[in-house]
Amino acid sequence: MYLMDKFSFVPLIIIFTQRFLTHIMKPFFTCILILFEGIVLSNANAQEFQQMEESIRIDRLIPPTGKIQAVLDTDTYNEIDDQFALVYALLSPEKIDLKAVYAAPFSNNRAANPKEGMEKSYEEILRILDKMDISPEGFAYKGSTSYLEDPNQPESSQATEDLIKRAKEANPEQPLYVIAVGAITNIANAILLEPSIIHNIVVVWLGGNGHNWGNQREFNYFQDLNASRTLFDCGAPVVQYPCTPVVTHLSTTVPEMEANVGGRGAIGDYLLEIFKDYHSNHFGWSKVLWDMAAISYVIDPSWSPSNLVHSPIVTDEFTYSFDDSRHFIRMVYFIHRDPVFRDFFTKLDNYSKK
Ligand SMILES: [Ca+2]
Repeated sequence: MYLMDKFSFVPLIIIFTQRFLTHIMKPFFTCILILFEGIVLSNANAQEFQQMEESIRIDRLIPPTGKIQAVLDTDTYNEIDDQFALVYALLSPEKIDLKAVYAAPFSNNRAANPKEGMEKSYEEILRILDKMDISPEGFAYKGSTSYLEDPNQPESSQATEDLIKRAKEANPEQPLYVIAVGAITNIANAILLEPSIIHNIVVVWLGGNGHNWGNQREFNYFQDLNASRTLFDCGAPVVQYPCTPVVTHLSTTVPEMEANVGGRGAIGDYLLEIFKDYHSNHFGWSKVLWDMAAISYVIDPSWSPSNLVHSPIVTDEFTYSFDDSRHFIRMVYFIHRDPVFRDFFTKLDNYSKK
């Protein structure tokens, strides 16, 4: 009887052990699994971005008032607005000491892949410099041949080498303005290759849509989602020009171009030619010259009212998510198109009379 009572505990022990494993150990192992996955995933996306005091970043994001040093990163041949932006920058030496121009990758109906897009952009930069009698030597550089497929393996190029060199020569009090008007691939590559440059640069990027817009399927943004994410995560001072519904105000027409751009030297005639060639039917037609907006920011920031917002989180679904604990960026929320065009037309006219 004693033995029977003793062994009657065995089933109880088995049941207890099963329940212990089911109800106590299972959550324990689940936690271990989640922790393991977290470590693996975080390592897969691990980029060692440098820290910057928020007060320093906000100070760096105060709109410039004097002359600044800048580089321009442009997917010049993707359509016809980059050409206007490059000319506008070159015609504005009173505010912009333009140190270099980088060819950015793109792919659309004008280029089958990002490498071809970058090469065609480079050729277009040379074409414009030639029409303005400016040497490309030590000034125009080729950029990335592919989009940023793996943030752990950034691509080095002439553009990243020059940007890193110039950023290191700049300093926090006189930062290098990186004006970027294409997919942000070259800039993201440079930041990943040399994270310390965020302390000496301010990135002005025309890309993405408004933060309250329904999607972020905008050309500069969606072509290279990893690069867009790098820009908004890296902590660099960033000024964002959202395309829709902000820069969409910067539109013009063939009659306005014929009156103010045509007949203004070889470069004026070229700009009018590509503007008219962009669309076959000019009746009631207007065209946004997107990229001029980013140039106008460093010429007169009052034309582009802006405020500080938390840097958005780039999702894989081409949307933004928001976290109010994130660092600040400056976001433009409107652009006054008339003073921008008046300034450009005046400069082009004066240039053609020299
Ligand atoms: Ca562009």
